[in-house]
Amino acid sequence: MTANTDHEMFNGLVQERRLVTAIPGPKSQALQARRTAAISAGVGATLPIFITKAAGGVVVDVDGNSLIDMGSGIAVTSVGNSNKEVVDRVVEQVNNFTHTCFMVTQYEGYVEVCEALNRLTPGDHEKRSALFNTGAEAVENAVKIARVYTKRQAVVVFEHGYHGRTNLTMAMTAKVAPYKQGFGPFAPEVYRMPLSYPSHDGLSGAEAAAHAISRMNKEIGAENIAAIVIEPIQGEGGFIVPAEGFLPALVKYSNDSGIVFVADEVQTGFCRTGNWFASEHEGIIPDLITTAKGIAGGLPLSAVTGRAEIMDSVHAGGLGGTYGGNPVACAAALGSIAAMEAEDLNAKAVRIEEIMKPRLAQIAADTGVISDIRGRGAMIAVEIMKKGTDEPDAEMTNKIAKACHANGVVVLTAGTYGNVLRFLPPLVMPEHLLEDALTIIEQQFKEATA
Ligand code: PLZ
Repeated sequence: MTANTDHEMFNGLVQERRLVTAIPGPKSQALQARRTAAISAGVGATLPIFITKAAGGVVVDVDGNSLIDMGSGIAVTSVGNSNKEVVDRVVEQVNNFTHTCFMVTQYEGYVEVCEALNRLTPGDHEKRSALFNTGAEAVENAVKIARVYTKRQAVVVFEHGYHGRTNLTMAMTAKVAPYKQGFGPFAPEVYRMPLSYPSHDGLSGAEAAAHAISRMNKEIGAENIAAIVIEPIQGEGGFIVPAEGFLPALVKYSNDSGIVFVADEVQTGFCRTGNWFASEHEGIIPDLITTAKGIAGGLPLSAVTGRAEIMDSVHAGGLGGTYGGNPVACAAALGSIAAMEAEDLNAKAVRIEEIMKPRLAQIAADTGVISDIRGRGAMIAVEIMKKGTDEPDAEMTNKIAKACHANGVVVLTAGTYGNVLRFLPPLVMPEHLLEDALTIIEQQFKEATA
């Protein structure tokens, strides 16, 4: 496999955008009809197409269309879809055994993944990890652990935050529609604080943190707070990068007040932002860190990693679940981590940012509807406003996203106001493919704003 040539193949798939039917094609439309008849209407989908094969930076649908994947299944297939390291290890593991339940009879893969997490996460203090299945489950368990350790109950989260769809994590998630609408009552003792949102609030990191800390002291009381849970860069909230100094001030407040600081790196972790973890950018050392998504190249796996004294404060048997740390998912994680190290995917993420930001800046200059270009590494977004105003334009955002889809580029939207177009390409995406995706995105912006 040679890097970044036009002939590059991943798992037998040419890395190209190729449309042979309209999107969706006839076979996808037929499946869509079966889907509607068989699947709850509550389960959404960004594109009405069905995939049969995916590798590297492309997904191929049932009609033979090859689309450029600028979403990675929401920041999951960072090592590329059907990555060889992942596939080989998964196949080997599936042939050996598929499940024993780690809480019944144990296996080495679980140990190895935890060793890797303890080694790769920020800080050289002694750490422990525990494995689960989904990001939401990791966040829930981080809260459980923090509550046991501190013997306190309150959980602090932030505006625009996203932490999952289970009952506790719905309470922790900011946005009501679609995540929470009608699903209450929600878990108690969850308090939402103002975030640092530099392009909106104009505050320095220190000012925004002082504001949040003053409110925590007045409205909750530091001595009642078990955990502060925050995404170092908010994902679903619209790739909001807090002003420099905001996160370190919250970490200091946590350390000074006996609060467990939890970095939710479910979306930002595993090379996505050009570091193993986004916390590293400002050198913060979280007490606990939650991971999922990119950890296992597409298999469901999540983790809580953190200070040994916190992680070990839980009574034996207090943490677990039938499938947590499933051996096949662990094999996939070990393959993903091996690929990230061997291919230096942090450097690839940085390179993706270098390619994307100038081209997005050109689109902003040409169209006048982009108010902010932000993010880090291969986690980049643009915020879209009505021309000449600071009014979020969700309609335009959706129009551009749909036009990209129709032209063979999978892009995702995000943001509390639905006006953020976000890009999460696989880190292995060949540069010519990324450039092609950007050209399509540029054309759709121009047409939509003409
Ligand atoms: N924490 C920071 O980004 C998942 C949600 C997609 P799960 N984000 C994608 C959707 O609409 O459901 C996420 C996240 C952060 C937690 C989670 C939750 O991870 O694996 O989806 O449970």
